[in-house]
Amino acid sequence: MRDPNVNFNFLHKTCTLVVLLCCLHICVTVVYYVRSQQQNHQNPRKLDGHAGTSEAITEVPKSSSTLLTFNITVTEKDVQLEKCPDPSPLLVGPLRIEFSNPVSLEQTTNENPALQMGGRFKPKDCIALQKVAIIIPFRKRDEHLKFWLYYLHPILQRQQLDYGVYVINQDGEETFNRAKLLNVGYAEALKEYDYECFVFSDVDLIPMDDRNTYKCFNQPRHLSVSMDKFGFRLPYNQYFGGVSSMSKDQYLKINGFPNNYWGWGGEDDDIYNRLSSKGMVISRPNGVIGKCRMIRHERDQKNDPNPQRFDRIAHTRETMHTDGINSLSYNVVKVEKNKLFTKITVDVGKQ
Ligand code: UDH
Ligand code: NGS
Repeated sequence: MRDPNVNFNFLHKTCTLVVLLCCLHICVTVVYYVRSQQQNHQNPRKLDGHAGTSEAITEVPKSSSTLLTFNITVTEKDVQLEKCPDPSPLLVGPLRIEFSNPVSLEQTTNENPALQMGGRFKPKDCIALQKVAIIIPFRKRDEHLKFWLYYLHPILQRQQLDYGVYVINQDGEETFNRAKLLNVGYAEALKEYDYECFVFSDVDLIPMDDRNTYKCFNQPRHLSVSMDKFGFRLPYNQYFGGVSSMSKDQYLKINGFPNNYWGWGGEDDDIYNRLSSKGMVISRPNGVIGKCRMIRHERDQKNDPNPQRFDRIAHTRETMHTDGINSLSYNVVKVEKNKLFTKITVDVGKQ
């Protein structure tokens, strides 16, 4: 017969061992659970199922400063635009231009929502090839300006230019001075933005084809080459009036434009003489792309033909170094900005 105390002892030891093993199991489980919780807390994306491969997960930055770098990289990538293609893929070619129905500034503003204050625009999906200031000599031609803005803003936007429109308004009732106003436009536009190209446009000339890009070329450009009023041809080979463009370098090489042509005529011929004296040649679009319409009008007051013009253009080569952007003086009377243009009213003095 077995001793019952021996049986009890054996049972007691077995139970203690089982309890200890259970405790050990619980401890090991708790340790593993706590460690896995700590890992999840440090790297939550490891379990979120969106991170993709484990390599992707290891690239996720852990400190807050590297997280910031990550955000900046994404933003930079977003703004790193490519240059706009040349020519712009948005061009449509020939346009119907007519002046029988009046247009309002309000209508043009509503139809061009991408314009910024001052008549500024730049494409949002690519970097424009050129920064262009468009300079319009002006006095009392408000109806013409409305047509110009109505037609030109959509064209210039399709041309994907980074541009601004500057209307240089001659203050007072003295004789008109187109070329001096153009010099003022050059100087004032540059105070505002780092323009590299300048388009000088009469207010009454509208291109009939948007492939006639209002930008600069290797040589000074004459853009209004095929005007309806001249039967869609040049009136003479050296004609440089209406609409032209010049890079900053080209403009500075000729010391800008003359300041002393008061009244109608000759200042454009003087500019031509300046360019040719510096060995530059005129670049032009062909006669189809260069077609444009002029808004018909009567002769302006205080802009009678200048009787001195023939004498002046005979001496361009002698006068151009002392009369130009280096001798320009004027007073700004007022600067007004709206969505369609910047209007700078200037006192350019008198003859
Ligand atoms: N300009 C004004 N106001 C004026 C004079 C000129 O805004 O009082 C500007 C305007 O941008 C114009 C440009 O200067 O387009 C050139 O003016 P212009 O008189 O030299 O040339 P335009 O072709 O007229 O406008 C030429 C005379 C037309 C006489 C027509 C007679 N039927
Ligand atoms: C020339 C003028 C230019 C003028 C061009 C066209 O005779 O200034 O006619 O004029 N030159 C001289 O007078 C020396 S237009 O028909 O557009 O009025 O731009």
